[in-house]
Amino acid sequence: MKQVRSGGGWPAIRYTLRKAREMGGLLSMWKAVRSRNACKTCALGMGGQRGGMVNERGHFPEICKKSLQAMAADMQGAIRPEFWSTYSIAQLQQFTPQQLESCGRLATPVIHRAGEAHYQPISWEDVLQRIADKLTETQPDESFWYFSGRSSNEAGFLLQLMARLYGTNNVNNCSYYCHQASGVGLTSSLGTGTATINLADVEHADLVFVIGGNPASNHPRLMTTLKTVRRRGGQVIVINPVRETGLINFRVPSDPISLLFGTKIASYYVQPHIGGDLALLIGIAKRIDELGEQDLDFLRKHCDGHETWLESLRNASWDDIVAASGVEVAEIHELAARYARAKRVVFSWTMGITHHVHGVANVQAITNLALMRGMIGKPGAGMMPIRGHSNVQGIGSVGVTPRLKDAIFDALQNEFAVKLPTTAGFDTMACMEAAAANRMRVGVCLGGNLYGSNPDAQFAEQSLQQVDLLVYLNTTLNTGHARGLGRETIVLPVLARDEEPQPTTQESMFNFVRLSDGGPRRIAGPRSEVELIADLAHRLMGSAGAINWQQLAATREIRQLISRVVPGWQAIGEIDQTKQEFTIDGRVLHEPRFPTPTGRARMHVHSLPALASKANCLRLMTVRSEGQFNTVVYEEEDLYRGQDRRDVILLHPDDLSRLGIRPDQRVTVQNEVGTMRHIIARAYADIRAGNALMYYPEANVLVPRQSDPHSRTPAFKCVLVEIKAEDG
Ligand SMILES: Nc1nc2c(c(=O)[nH]1)N[C@H]1C(S)=C(S)[C@@H](COP(=O)(O)OP(=O)(O)OC[C@H]3O[C@@H](n4cnc5c(=O)[nH]c(N)nc54)[C@H](O)[C@@H]3O)O[C@H]1N2
Ligand SMILES: Nc1nc2c(c(=O)[nH]1)N[C@H]1C(S)=C(S)[C@@H](COP(=O)(O)OP(=O)(O)OC[C@H]3O[C@@H](n4cnc5c(=O)[nH]c(N)nc54)[C@H](O)[C@@H]3O)O[C@H]1N2
Ligand SMILES: [Mo]
Repeated sequence: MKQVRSGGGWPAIRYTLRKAREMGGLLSMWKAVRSRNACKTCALGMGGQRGGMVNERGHFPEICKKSLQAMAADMQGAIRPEFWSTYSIAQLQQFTPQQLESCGRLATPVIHRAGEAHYQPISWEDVLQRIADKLTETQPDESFWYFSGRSSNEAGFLLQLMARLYGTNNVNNCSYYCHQASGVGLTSSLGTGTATINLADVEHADLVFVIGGNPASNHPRLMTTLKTVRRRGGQVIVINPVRETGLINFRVPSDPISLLFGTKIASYYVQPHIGGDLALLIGIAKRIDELGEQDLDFLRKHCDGHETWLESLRNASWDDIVAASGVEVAEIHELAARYARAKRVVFSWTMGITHHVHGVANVQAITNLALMRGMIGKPGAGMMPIRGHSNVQGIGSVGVTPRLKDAIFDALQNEFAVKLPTTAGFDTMACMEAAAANRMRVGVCLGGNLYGSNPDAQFAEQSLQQVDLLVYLNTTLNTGHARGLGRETIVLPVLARDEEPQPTTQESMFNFVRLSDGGPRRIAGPRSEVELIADLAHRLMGSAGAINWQQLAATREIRQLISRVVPGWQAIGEIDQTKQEFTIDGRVLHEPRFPTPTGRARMHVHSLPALASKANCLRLMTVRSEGQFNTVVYEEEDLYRGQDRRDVILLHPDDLSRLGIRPDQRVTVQNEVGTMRHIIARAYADIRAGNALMYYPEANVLVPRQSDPHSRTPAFKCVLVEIKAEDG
């Protein structure tokens, strides 16, 4: 398949028209995407009260292929009752993620017991009572509660509250497989774990770093912003082992000039080795110091630990930096020179930074580099972790973490005159490991695909099998429903955000809280997440306890509660009357006063990690294609990388010849975790030699459970594999 030469453009527009047909014509698509609901896909945030396709600065139209895919999936018809007796678990296991997704919307609760061939429909009454009974006989700490990032703040808040009053802190979200390293790294440096800027700041920057991410494919609307930066004469520097087509040239569909001629995105593109970023960032900082371009005044006034840090830069040798990053000194000098010339710099990053055993160190190193030139704490400059799911940041803010922030913990105890559990709750991987050790009796998953998103797929399957009862709240079928089975598995169908009977809220990666109106249900059967959780909590804990759960079935009541207990969220208490969407207090830093105990930022010293290596192995990254959203694969092809199928491994032509493999030859890819046979080795000149690329989630068979000790994020982007040619 031919690789396109720019991202976006006409293929995106043609795709829109095709999807429109699936959604029952342009008019019904238009109505769906223009409804007053926050966009469902990435955390860039669109929609809300200003109507769909509008961004935080009021810019319209803002739409991408991903939002259409998500919308089209939700607009499918219901899975018919006979589906469950027609298709056995064994058959469902043979379905591709795309086939599972296109079976239709989940419409009735179903139950499966180990050993049985089929899921069976079950009534809401029976199923909820069954879950409540099982929870009652279970030790709370033998249960875990996993949340994906698409549910509302209200649903997230309510379910974590229920889990804690039930008695456990084993509450976590998909962030532990995603941006946790950003939250931990930023908090350790700045005292706040989210972006320090708003959307306007990015547009006013004169330099934006895009590190370890592929926003052309995964956050397409960020490209409009990067286009604006370039048009104003600003620069974009990309740091990525892969030359990603859409980061070189992108045709913004809503901009006629860009659509026709394309917009050059990267002003400078550097390709380190996988895992080479920390050394590279240290190298850039070392050069800035050599040039005397650091802002010493800022460092003295606002940063603790800067002297030791500068000392460590001076002690680092250029040879080590080059060896550990894979980037030549001349290139590092060029990067530093460009940084030194810029006045307002935004640093953005994604999974190429967090999915490493030194993910937190990576994030701290980016922060050090920014602080060094006073680039945090003023307009037009700062930190921008580009988040994944559309409300992953929100559910984290409102308490879906093992440990509640002290302020939330105290406020909740006061509010309800209760004692909350104080045990150390488990993160996601710890829950999976406890399950593997047969120490988890019940698991409840609000959205997502815990099985599919896990490293070491075989381990994930086996560990979930040890759980007595797994409960999944989902909108559509995914591989977790086929392979992530407990002794008993229950799937509960829920309504999507734009079908909620009551308003809900979501938080964007710019700390902006949006109000979604909800809307009419599309199919009979699914229940609202919030109402379902309130019902279950009431069955489990009754009305005798401190909380009137039935009252909390009203999302407005939950917002009142959030406004009283979550710091910075007071404004959510009035949002029902005012419809005023808002930026959370204390997050955007336009002054160099940091929310740390001292009010100063903290700089962290790192040693240079050697590049991961092992005899006869390549470093493998596992990434998304343009045609998927996480574990949901919509299309087999990857337009931007010119691939017509997913069972491929992309290798630099030099590596192919070194390994004696012909392009398109079948190979076995293996390591101590797993083996994938009959994979097609493709020549791919855009990847830095020595590194390889495969698609997630399939490649999770090969990903070890090794994770960053500080954030517990697995190293999905750095897997050592051996590649062997198969005969023929
Ligand atoms: N279309 C689409 N959009 C999505 C998603 C989706 O699946 N599909 N998922 C959403 C979610 S939850 C998330 S978290 C985001 C993910 O957004 P991204 O982080 O952009 O997604 P990945 O495909 O994981 O790609 C990571 C990028 O990191 C690069 N990379 C790999 N290893 C390294 C490294 O060691 N160093 C550097 N510098 N770069 C490296 C890869 O070449 C690739 O370009 O997207 C969100 N948006
Ligand atoms: N090898 C490898 N593994 C990875 C990654 C990688 O890059 N490489 N990336 C990691 C990352 S960044 C992430 S975020 C995780 C993703 O992990 P998850 O968030 O757990 O997985 P998703 O695939 O996004 O979940 C998709 C499911 O969400 C359900 N859903 C959609 N909308 C709603 C809704 O409104 N409510 C409810 N209740 N359910 C809904 C649908 O049923 C759908 O099947 O995977 C991680 N795993
Ligand atoms: Mo993510």
